[in-house]
Amino acid sequence: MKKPMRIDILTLFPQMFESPLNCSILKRAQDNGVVEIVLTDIREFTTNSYRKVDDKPYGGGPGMVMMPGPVFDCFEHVRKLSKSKGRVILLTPQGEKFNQKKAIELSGATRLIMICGRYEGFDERIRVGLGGEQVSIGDYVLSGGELAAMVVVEAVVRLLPGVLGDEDSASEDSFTKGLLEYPQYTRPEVFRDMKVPGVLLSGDHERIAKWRQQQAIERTKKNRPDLLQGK
Ligand code: 6GU
Repeated sequence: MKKPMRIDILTLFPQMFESPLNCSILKRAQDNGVVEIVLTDIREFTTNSYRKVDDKPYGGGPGMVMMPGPVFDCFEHVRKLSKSKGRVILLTPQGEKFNQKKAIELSGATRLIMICGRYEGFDERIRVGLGGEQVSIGDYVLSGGELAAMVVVEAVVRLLPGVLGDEDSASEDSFTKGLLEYPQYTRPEVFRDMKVPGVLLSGDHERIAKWRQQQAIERTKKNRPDLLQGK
């Protein structure tokens, strides 16, 4: 059997990951040996008696900055836990915006080492010293990289072979084809006076495919015209 992808997550709040990683597809993927997800608490790598991980910014200004020492020590410890060096990912709103293309790219890695920032940011030497790719999940500010890391993990793990059945294969996903998805219906045929479009009951596969394509285009035009740029 193929070796599981290993995902290391370095965080000050490992508890935040407990339910998301232990439900549904992420749980099944771990149980089935497709992925191994290991959480490491950065605070375990503090050397001062207060277990302090942040400090005031040089030059003044609001907020606190994550100190480099504990993050470097944690990273160096974690890196040695497995032979594969892995791709290093810093979760920060300063990063490159995450998308389906990036998820597909990361799903080809044998190991990911994800570092969650907290507070106002990382000491710049964490970025410079650890290298790695900076990833953001969108243009808004979260208090830390933890939720962003979960978003990336979920988007990547569902693409790994054997996680989704053939039924819900990822190749049909929105964005993979560059369009939003067409409307879907299931039983009942009429619900609170709202009918399933007749074409879907026609049994005419060609007409159905055409209708779905039109609907996908219409929806994309309305909600995400940016996706149609250059098409
Ligand atoms: Cl990766 N971190 C934080 N703190 N905020 C974000 C983000 C990451 N991506 C979008 N907003």
